[in-house]
Amino acid sequence: MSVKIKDFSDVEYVLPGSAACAGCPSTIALRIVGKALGENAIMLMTPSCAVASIGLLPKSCYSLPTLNICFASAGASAGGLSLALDALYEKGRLKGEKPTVFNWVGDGGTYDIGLQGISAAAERNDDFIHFCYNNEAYSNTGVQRSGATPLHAITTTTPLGKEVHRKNVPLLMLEHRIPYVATASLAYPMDLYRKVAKAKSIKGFKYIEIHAPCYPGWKFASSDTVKMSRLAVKSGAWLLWEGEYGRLTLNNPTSLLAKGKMELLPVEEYIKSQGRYAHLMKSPDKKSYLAELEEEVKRGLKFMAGRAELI
Ligand SMILES: Cc1ncc(C[n+]2csc(CCOP(=O)(O)OP(=O)(O)O)c2C)c(N)n1
Ligand code: SF4
Ligand SMILES: [Mg+2]
Repeated sequence: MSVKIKDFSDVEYVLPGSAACAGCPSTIALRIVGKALGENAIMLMTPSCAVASIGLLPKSCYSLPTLNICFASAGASAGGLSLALDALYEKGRLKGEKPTVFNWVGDGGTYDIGLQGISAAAERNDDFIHFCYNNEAYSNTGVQRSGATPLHAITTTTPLGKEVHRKNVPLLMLEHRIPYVATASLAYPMDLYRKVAKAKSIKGFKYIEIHAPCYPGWKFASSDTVKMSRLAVKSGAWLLWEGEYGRLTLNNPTSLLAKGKMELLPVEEYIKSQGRYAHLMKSPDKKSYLAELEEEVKRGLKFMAGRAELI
């Protein structure tokens, strides 16, 4: 399926009046996701910037039915809601196309606080889409580290830089052998739209993770959200891929980078204007830190290229 920007609907599901920061990656992503899903959808959110941005009742900046749920229940709530809809269709109390049930959850909610329930829903193959917008921290509560915070990044709970590696939850989801899993980026909106439309057309558990550079947390210029997203992909710090029932395909430009048909941007180009890495850029050991991060990127790319060769 090839998607053009003119295929995007003019209808907005994030309305003016959102309390999100200007240039917020979660909000940009949700606008695109809303356009790909359309109005026949029900959204569930765990505590996050996306919830903090809604506005005060009775006002809401989201024009889809939206449920605020607690962290641990993301998997069970969306799965239960979807099953309840199935029951209503079975009894003939609902007619027409089943609404797309989807979670809109941050990395804190996905990688850490709700992981068990999300894994259980994936294993049961519950019929909904779990979106993780990954801004690599607990942003709305003051930028604490999460399981998605990368090595050496400063957060308020890793003031000297994170000393351990991030998890790879999309890869964990791939190994659940669910019907569909994908990673996406704001810098490649057509790829994101296509993946959402594909997930919508598939029954069962779908997982889409969107990289979400967050300028207040990462400390870069607010106008550079999309530029930072692009640098992450071109440097190999964020990989674009999709998988069906455990069968993995790399998407461009990640596929070109993996085949050596496109040159990787140095990681320094990606991290040099992020304040969360300023301590590395000023360090007398800058060269060895950069070499370590380059090594990490190349290892990740090689691993995923190898995994794509497996059935
Ligand atoms: C069980 C539980 N633990 C902690 C909190 C406090 N809390 C609210 S939002 C949040 C962080 C959410 O991080 P993430 O899911 O990444 O969303 P973001 O803020 O980055 O948008 C935390 C820890 C809570 N509401 N419930
Ligand atoms: S802190 Fe980051 S994710 Fe949260 S509203 Fe602001 S830009 Fe968006
Ligand atoms: Mg987060």
